[in-house]
Order: sequence, then structure tokens, then C-alpha cells
Amino acid sequence: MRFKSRRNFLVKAFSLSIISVLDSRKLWAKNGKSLAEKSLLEEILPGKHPDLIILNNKPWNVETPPHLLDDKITTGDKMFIRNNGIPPEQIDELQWSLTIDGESCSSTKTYSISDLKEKFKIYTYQLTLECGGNGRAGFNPPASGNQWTEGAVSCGKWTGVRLKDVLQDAGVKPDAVYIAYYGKDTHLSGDPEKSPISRGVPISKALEDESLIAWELNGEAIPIQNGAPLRLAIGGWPASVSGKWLSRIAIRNKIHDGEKMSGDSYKVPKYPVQPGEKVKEEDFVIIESMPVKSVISFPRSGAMIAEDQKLEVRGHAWAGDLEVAEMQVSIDFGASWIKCKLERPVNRLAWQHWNVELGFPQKGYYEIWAKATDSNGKSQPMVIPGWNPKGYLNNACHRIAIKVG
Ligand SMILES: Nc1nc2c(c(=O)[nH]1)N[C@H]1C(S)=C(S)[C@@H](COP(=O)(O)O)O[C@H]1N2
Ligand SMILES: [Mo]
Repeated sequence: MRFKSRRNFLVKAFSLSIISVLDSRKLWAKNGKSLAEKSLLEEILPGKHPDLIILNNKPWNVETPPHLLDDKITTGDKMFIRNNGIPPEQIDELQWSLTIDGESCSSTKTYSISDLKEKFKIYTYQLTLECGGNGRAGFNPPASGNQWTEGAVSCGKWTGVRLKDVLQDAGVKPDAVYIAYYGKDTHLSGDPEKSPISRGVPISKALEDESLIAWELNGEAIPIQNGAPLRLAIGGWPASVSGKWLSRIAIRNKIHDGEKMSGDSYKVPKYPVQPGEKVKEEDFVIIESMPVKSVISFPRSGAMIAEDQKLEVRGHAWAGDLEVAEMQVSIDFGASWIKCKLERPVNRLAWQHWNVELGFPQKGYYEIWAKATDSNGKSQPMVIPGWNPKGYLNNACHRIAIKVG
């Protein structure tokens, strides 16, 4: 939630009127969207939940409201969409191929999806994919780009082969530095020569056990907007490294220089800057592991409970390449903190579930703030951290408002 628009925050929370957290159907019906808007979304984005929030339709950029992130494993219908271009129109899984090449590849190889399934061992991991720009809406002065609030994050269960097994099958030369992905989406301009995005990761991240070339999400085909039939799924780093509609991976002998690797894309200044300050191109660094963060997925902001009622609050927390070590909530604007129950991740790079039962000292208005701490002892800041020109890495505490009595 944005700190700068506090008044909006309150108006929004309670314009939902009286919502009982015990009556989820009532809560459902009070969603801000009209039925017409919902059916429009279902029509244009088949398979996607009608309560997702559209930020842009060309290209599609659609976020998940925090209360729809309540599942332990994000379902395909609730997974956010961040497209930079236009997804391929015809997706034929049987015709699809993946080529491995590049300066640091020993021999160029091409695989069909069934080759991948037959030749390599298959793995399944739950992986947290958060857009580097999640939380951008909180920055002031505002940063241009999609105004993500809380919901450009997912943690689905991806099935595929290890990127390292495929890279090693083609041969990784000792001078390898980076991998680069290429997808079959097209540039908004329609220019077939231009790629909307082609990013990658250092070879060390590519060779980690959990870095996958995936064809399945939660045991089903990947939704079209999320990269069917084949994509990279690389947890803990900005989700922009997880290439969708994957058709080629180059093993590079230098830091990849594809689209959205240069300029200030997916980069932050290497030193703290004053809000609004111009930063020279050479003073930016590429974002790698994402900072510690958490979300409150239940209740929904605007909930009301009776005076003597206890409230179960829950959500998820993640910390890039690290683990979350501690989870706390505050009901007094950060003056004091209450420790939550925190689960271990199901596997490395999966988000962790937390919950806590709260009682309130008296009736009235409360905010619930959630704060995670990573295994290095770093916590989420309570206010918007480090302004940067493109509005990346806002990991401030998530807040919701509730009324008691
Ligand atoms: N080919 C391709 N891959 C892509 C993108 C894209 O536009 N094209 N967007 C990237 C960005 S910026 C993000 S945040 C994630 C979003 O993944 P999702 O849409 O499945 O949630 O995909 C990444 N992979
Ligand atoms: Mo992104």
C-alpha cells in the first residue's frame, strides 16, 4: 500500500463497506469490479481470474490483488502477467524447439519438448517469481512504467528439466559468463527484427539446481500469457530473467547485451540517490537477488470483526536467494511487533507461509503491518526505501486496514 496516498488508502479500504471476514461470499460480492468488467476480462484473458487488476492491455500487464495470493501455491488463473511485447499467436507444443548456442557453447543443439522430456531428468520446484518493478506505485517522484502495487509476485510449482543439464549437454566452455534467453513474443512495433526482451543470468545462477526450463505449472500446461509451452523459471531474482515462450538460449562469453539489459532497465544506482536525481548510465548495476519481502493474503484490507473476535492473519514471505528467518506483524504502526509462526520453504527459492492470531485491545481502527527478516538479519523497511529512477525493489512493509467492533 502506498504511504504517500494515505487518505486514498483509507477511503479505498472502507468504501468496500461492511465486510465480515467470516463471510467470504459477502466479501467476494463487494469486489470493486462490475459483472461486465469481470466477464470482459474472462473473454479477453481466458483462464485468468476475473478479479485480477489490469494495468495495461498493450502489452498485457495484470496484477494479482493481495487477497488472491492466499493459496500456498499460486494457481495459473491468479498468476500475474507481465508482458513486454505480443505473445506468439500460434503455439504448437509438438513443433516447438529450443536451441542452445552462443560463443561459449561447445556445440549448437536443438531439442523438441519431447526430447527434453526423454533425455533429461524431470524436476519440480515451487519458485518465487517477483517482478523487479513490484511496488513501483509507491515511489515519489513517480517512476514511469507499470504502476504495480503488491501483486506482481507468484509462487507456482514448475516442472521441467534443469537448465544446467541442458546447457551441459550442449557443452559449457570455460569462458562462459552469462546465459541469454530469446522468446517467440514479438515487439509492439511489429518489427520482426526487434525483440521485446532478451535477458539472462550469470552462468553461476544458471547452473543452480533450481533453475528450470519448464513446460508445466502446477501439473498442467503453462497458461499462454505466462509463457506456454516452454519458459525459464528462475526463482529469487527479478522475474524478468525467467524468459517466456522460450526458443533459444545463448551461452555468452560476456554479460548479455540483449534488449532490456542496457540503459537503466532492471538496474538500480550503485549508491543511494536523492529522489528525482538523474543517474549516469555507468552508475547503474544489474539487479540480482531480490530483497526480503512479505504479503498479507488474509484478511483483505477493509475487513471488520467483532470486538471480542480473534483474527487469524496470514501470508507469505520470501528473500531472494536467502531464506526468511523471522516474520512479525504490528497493530500499532510499528511501535511494537508480534512474532508470527513461520514455515520453512518447501524447497529453496519458494516463498514461506506465515500466520498469527491477533487480538485487539479495544474497538476501533487498526492497521496491520507485516515485516519479514532474512537469514542475514535484514528486515523490510517500514517506509518506501531507496528511490531509484525506474522504481525497482520497493520492499516496504505491506499494510492492511481493519475495523474492530
Ligand atoms: N519472452 C518474454 N519473457 C518474459 C517477459 C516478456 O515480456 N517476454 N517478461 C518478463 C518479466 S519483466 C517478468 S516480471 C516475468 C513475468 O512472468 P509472468 O508474466 O509469467 O508472471 O516474465 C519475464 N519473461
Ligand atoms: Mo518484470
